[in-house]
Amino acid sequence: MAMTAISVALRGATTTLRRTSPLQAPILTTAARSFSTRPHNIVIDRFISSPPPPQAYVPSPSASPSQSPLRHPNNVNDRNANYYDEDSRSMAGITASVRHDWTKTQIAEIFTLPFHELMYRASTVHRMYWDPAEVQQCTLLSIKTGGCTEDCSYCSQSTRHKTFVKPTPTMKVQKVLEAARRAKEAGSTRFCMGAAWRELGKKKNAFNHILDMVKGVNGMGMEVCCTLGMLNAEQARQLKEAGLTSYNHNLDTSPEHYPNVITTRTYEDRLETIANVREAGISVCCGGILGLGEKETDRVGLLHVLATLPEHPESVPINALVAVKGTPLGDAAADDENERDNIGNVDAFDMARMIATARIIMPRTMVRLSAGRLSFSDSEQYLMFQAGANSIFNGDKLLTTDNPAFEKDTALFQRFGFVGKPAHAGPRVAPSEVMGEVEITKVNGMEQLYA
Ligand code: SAM
Ligand code: DTB
Ligand code: SF4
Repeated sequence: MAMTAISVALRGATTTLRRTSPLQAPILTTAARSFSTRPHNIVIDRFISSPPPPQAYVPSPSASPSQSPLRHPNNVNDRNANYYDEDSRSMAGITASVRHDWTKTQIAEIFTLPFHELMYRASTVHRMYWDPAEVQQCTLLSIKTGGCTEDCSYCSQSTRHKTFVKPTPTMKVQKVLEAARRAKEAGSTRFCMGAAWRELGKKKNAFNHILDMVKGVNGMGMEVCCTLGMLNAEQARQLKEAGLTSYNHNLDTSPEHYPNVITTRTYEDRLETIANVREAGISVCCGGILGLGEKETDRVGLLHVLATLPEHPESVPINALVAVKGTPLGDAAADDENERDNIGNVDAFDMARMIATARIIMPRTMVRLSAGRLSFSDSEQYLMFQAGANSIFNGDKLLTTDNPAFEKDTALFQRFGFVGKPAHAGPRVAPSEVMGEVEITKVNGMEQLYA
């Protein structure tokens, strides 16, 4: 029943079958003609889509009219069950599919396309899977700031760097929930709590409080995300049970460049936490940072790791380095001589190229334009949305560093005609299916069709 495209030739002409709902039989609505809808008159010769999702997201009456009426859930386990027979989607000469067998060469070929061609492909793929006017607003809160023992050379919160950050104890549950409530009132549909820890480890008390925070934010109907460092399988299971939607754990860069940035844990450690998160049924949020002194091959290398995971992360944040004084990378970025080394030297085209490639190779993923927006003008950010980014962090603070003022983003949304994404709404059902329109290529017994 859930055909998106049925092709039928109608004496050389084409017509459209329109369904009021994917669960109802097709109704012919071509104006001023009365067609018989007897099934034997129409030969359906091509099915190219999946059945209607059993748990399709239906927006609330207050939701924007631009939101697609049918959405896949954004949880990978629920959502992939809806796609079992969908091979690919096509639009305007571009075909996209969800693949896990990308080679680095194939990704590099996309990454190095002429910029205008890359942008055309990415925006087209974006429109096949997402409403391009919909950009999710997320809010970050640092629930435990500073004093971290890791040596991530970009981070303001490491004890190894002398920065402006003063270590502070873990926030109280009530304070965190108040912040989440304010974020929701301001239009956020995802709340992400960060802690400056290497790992959750044996912090039993703090963990119990975090479980309460997760329950509380989940109860507000928002997506809840945490980023607390490394997790074991049992901790991931408990977070899932408390209602965690997603866990953020970035790989930051390619496996080859990683040891130049962080030495106190390995790439494999990160992958293990990601596997624990996935195993627990929590959505994965995993991305990277541009401006760590990486080469373009490292950017392709990071995308290759992400796109060849057994399941693509539901969320890929792309950050531009926020150069923090006192951190090795922040200080290097301030040093003119390092400009040629790509340290902090990230322009809007670099960001757009990274985002566009992520969009094309992981079409069902939310690609998040994350840290570093203060370095980019409105028009530069527009380039990044055109490339397929569909989320930002709002509020004037990220974890410890500054972010554009809330009012500035409100004006940005108005200017671009953006609306917020509702919580838990995943990629849209194939656009032709949403429209209820199918193309017909073959009709039998034409003479019986006209009244
Ligand atoms: N401690 C946890 C961890 O590292 O997984 C969670 C918090 S950590 C601050 C979250 C992520 O923020 C990092 O993985 C990194 O990708 C990003 N990040 C941190 N400092 C940054 C900076 N100065 N510029 C851009 N991104 C940054
Ligand atoms: C991510 O990739 N970016 C966010 C979120 N995940 C946790 C964090 C950005 C942090 C920027 C530096 C700071 O504010 O300390
Ligand atoms: Fe610690 Fe996370 Fe900062 Fe690394 S990025 S120093 S693990 S808070």
